[in-house]
Amino acid sequence: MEKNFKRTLVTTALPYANGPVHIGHLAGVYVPADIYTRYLRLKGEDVIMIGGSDEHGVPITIKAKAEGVTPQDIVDRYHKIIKDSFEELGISFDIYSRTTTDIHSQMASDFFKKLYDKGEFIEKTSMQYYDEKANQFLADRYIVGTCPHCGSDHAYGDQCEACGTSLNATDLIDPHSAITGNKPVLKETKHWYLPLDKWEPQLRRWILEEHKEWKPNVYGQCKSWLDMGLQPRAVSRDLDWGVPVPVEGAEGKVLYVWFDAPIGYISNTKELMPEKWETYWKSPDTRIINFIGKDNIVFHCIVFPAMLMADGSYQLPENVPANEFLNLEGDKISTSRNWAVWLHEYLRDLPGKQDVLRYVLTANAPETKDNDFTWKDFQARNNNELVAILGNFVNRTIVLTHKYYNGVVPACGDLTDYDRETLREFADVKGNLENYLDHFRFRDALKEAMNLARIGNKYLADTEPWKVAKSDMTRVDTIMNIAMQITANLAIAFEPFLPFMSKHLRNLIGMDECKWELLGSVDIIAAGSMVKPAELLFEKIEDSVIEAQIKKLQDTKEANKLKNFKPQPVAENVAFDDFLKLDIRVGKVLECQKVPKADKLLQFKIDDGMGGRTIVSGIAKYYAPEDLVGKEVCFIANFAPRRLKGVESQGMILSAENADGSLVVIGPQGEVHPGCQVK
Ligand code: B3M
Ligand code: ZN
Repeated sequence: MEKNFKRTLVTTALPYANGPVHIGHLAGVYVPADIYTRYLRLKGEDVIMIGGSDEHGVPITIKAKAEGVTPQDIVDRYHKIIKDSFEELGISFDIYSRTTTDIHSQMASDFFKKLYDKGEFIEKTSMQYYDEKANQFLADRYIVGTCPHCGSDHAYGDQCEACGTSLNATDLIDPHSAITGNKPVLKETKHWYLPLDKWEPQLRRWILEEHKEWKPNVYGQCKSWLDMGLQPRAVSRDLDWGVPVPVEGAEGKVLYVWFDAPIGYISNTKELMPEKWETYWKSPDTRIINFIGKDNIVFHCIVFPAMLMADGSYQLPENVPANEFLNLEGDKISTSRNWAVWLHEYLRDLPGKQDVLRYVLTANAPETKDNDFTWKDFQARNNNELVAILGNFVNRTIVLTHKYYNGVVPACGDLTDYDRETLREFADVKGNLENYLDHFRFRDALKEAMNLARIGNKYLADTEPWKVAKSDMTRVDTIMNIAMQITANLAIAFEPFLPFMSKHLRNLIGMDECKWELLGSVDIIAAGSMVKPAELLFEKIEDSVIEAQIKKLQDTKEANKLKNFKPQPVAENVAFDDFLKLDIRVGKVLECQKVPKADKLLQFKIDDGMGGRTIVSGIAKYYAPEDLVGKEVCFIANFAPRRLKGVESQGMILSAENADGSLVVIGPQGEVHPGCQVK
């Protein structure tokens, strides 16, 4: 049953202010939320979009400690970077605030207090690790030890990053505090728990029965959580960064970050509209939509709704259209490995290309499954779609209007059957777009908008006004009028997706009004109005730009390899006599060439002081043939000869394997006569 909503509240997951945002965040949350909000605004609906930084939680305190600054310094730094970069990308928040404001602390504190007074929490004591030197309880991330599964000695109290297993702090072998290095002791501590099990029947009904229309990935995840059975969940922590737990005897305890963060949606709404915020949160005719990534589903569909149910005065979200993950060049995006395209860097490296990123992330959005971002695809979509289809059609239309009419839009005359057919096709676009946008199918919606540009291109190609102009200018009037109306329609259809292009285009064709209801009409631009000279809406992206970005990622990969370097364990002891069995000599490289049909092999002619020999070595990836000619190398002289790709190799050149896996040839430090032994 379609409900009748009077207003829409769009929330977007609050990014942690311990780093900048990357394309994964954008594709998963902010670009789709912005498209949706802009669409409703164009329709003239009452809609607000809420965002903000999530500034609490343990990772922020760890980062602060590592840098020797305060957590507030960290969040001030990243909040600014995040907020500015969102704004530059055209993410049109009505408010982008943060969770360290007084309004937020008050709201989160009051929220807790109300539930506490209503008796909605369970108080429980448990044993947790305590650092007696630092005088504090240790959050899971502050406890490091040996993983009981893989033996890595750098596992955290909640997870081993080496093998991915999730852990309890008490599972760790030889745990120690990340703050002081001390061995922590177990100590009793009291916390407040929200009994999710109490709300399970209501959650089941609300999601599994009343919201069967949710995206399958979201519905499925909720169902499996509910089927496993819900447990009480702690909503406080022993930490000195966060909103203090507002009850007596709770000194040194703060609200768990996942308790206060979603309340940030509410407090940010209150900051935006001190008088009206409650209408947006508590009135049943408000449609609340939470845009999030898939790792946040349980918090938004189970935990936060249970909090709202426990309060009793709030509306639950109408939909939670969570996306899957976006990968980058085939690998999972990772902040710690710096494997990401960071928004603020993108904006700096590719200035003025906000819409290109918005386009690519939408065309490739991980709506139903994980997807991959590649720079080659980015380039192809820009050059073959934005430039060749959309930009090309608009450009041709404006150029021809100037060529034949000095920029004055001609009047539409009699329509041919073909004109009518084109207009019919184009009349469907509005309905299709709405259907997709209303159901959070932004990829399909974008395709539909692009289809409008294809219709325009085909219309010009088929009607050929440049040929007709030689004989029948009245016919050209009609063709160019229709082309101009299609152009105006593009400015509307693309506004939610490509707001910068839309604004530019409206300016060029003198279109003051951009309303959704005009979409599909053929008299948006009046005959006789002036159009400015053509300017390109998009420009081709050259290979060099893409190569520079790919190189940047390759450099990251290399740097990561070096960072993760661990020397091989030393091999078993051997007897000196065994060492002497190897006859290692110094030789001088006389000639070097590639071995045909073998991309790894180089063939050397070595002066070994005994008449010379040939050695084949697998180092072609690391040396050009001429690099080593004239150099002295060490080689094993008493290996039995063997054939490699048809060449007989009489020994083996010694190399060191570097941290990144590359090979470096070994030679003497001073001049040594060829044939001398290495001992
Ligand atoms: N900060 C998690 C995240 O950035 C968290 C979202 C909060 S939304 C209330 O993935
Ligand atoms: Zn492990």
